[in-house]
Amino acid sequence: MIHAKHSCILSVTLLILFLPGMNSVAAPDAALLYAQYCAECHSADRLGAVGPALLPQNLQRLSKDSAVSVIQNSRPASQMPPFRDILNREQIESLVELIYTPLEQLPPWGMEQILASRIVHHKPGTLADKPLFEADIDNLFVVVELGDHHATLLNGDTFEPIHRFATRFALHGGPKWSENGRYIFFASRDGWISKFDVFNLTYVAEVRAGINTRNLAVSHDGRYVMVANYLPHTLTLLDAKDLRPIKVIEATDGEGHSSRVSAVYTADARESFVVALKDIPEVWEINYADDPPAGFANWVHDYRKDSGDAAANKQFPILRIPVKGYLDDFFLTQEYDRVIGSSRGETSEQGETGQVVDLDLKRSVAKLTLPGMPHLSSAITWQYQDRTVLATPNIKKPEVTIVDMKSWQVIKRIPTKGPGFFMRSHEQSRYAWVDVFFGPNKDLMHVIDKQTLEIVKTLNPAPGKTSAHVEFTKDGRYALVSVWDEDGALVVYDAETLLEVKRLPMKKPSGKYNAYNKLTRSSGTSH
Ligand code: DHE
Repeated sequence: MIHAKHSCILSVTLLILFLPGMNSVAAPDAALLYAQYCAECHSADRLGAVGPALLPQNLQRLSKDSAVSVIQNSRPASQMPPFRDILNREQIESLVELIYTPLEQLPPWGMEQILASRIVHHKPGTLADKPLFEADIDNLFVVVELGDHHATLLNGDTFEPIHRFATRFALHGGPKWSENGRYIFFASRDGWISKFDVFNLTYVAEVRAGINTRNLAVSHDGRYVMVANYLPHTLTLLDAKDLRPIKVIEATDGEGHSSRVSAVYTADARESFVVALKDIPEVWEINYADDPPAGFANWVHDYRKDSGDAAANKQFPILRIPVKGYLDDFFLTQEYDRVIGSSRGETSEQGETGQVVDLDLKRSVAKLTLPGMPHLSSAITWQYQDRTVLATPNIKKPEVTIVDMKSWQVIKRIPTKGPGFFMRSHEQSRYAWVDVFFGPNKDLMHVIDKQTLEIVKTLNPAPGKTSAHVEFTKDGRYALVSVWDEDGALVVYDAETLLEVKRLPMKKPSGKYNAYNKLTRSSGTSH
């Protein structure tokens, strides 16, 4: 909502009260109210401007009652004023109805709009190639603070913050490190992609790649960024140098059906992006090599080539792999040869919501019995006895599920104190950590012994406050936990003794991401 000047608000209020047909008994005209009070910051088309987009797809995680409260009272660290003295309850409710109503027609968000949104803060090659600060770049963390839409760059040796900076509204998914820790790429739910120069502690470029975005992936060679969108049904390929859009790839099956894109990841060794689709039963592999392997030739997808620059002439061929059902969430194996995916809406009687898709065989090769809602994008793997196991938390069931990655059988269900969101470990640690994100025990954090598959300790970093999302230091000696609260904290634990060593106050810290663990694709963390 807006930051209109008070005099303006008063006159607009009077105008509304005395408009024909607008008195205390007439139903409020939400469109008019929106135009007067909200459009300035959220844009007339509701796609967002300085304020976030106000479309049902972008508001999915906010209940209507909470939306009423946000308009009445504003929210912490927001520039939006409270409207409780300006608009009455009925007017506010009419606005809420309006913003939860889908647009009759979604405005186009293609190459033209994406190009026009791009902001270049610093051209490539204009900033220093040495860090402005002293620290082991490999052991840096970036911590996302959702409470006031900031991020903190943290020294992973001293646990001292190096720099705190504003981010776009509502970041989601893991920010991605690239070029040995020089850059970080962020994605916001409203589609903003931001490139941050760690050495110079500044953003270098930003672009709005979609209207409602899931996540982004950066190619292992640091050349390309691929963005997965729910709105519109597209993938946006960007030049990682300066975030110039190269291609907008429509997520269609060629037979008139289009799809939201569930997520995209990089498969380093294949020089590919791997993509899951939410409304078309296919997994896509999009190759970014200069000489794509022969197998891709027959699969070139008919996407638009409309940026007109040299990179657009390069082929980014797409292999379309049919799968059983729609994949909402997935995990890529360390070898990048298999996708472990799950379909949230489709629980068979046997609870087979998961499947294994072989990227070389180009087909689904196994089913997985994963009831509830496994959170596979947060799954991890490790060596257990003579095999590799995959462990996934579950957003709907109080368990961690351990799967043998050869037979694809569930070998253990570890009961937890509630459903969890994130799971983490490190090659050097004997423990795996999982949060209890949901329910009355949301303040607990379980520590699992990776060889006995038993919970050996349950921590309570801040009683009554959600504790979530762990990430290890480069050497695996320390584990950092979020106290996920407006008045929250980052708690550093000794990963061996499981004792607290430091606590830093933070504003609803969500994820934290260690440069080395991410860049080396540690099996204990998400990629
Ligand atoms: Fe996430 C990562 C999907 C809700 C916080 N989340 C991801 C990824 C996917 C995903 C596919 C991996 C992307 C990546 O890292 O590149 N998330 C979903 C959903 O489908 C779901 C359940 C519903 C939705 O609203 O989209 C969902 N996620 C949430 C939240 O409600 C969370 C807790 C708060 C928020 O920020 O919205 C949340 N998701 C996160 C975080 C990551 C993430 C912090 C990065 C995890 C990591 O360590 O890599």
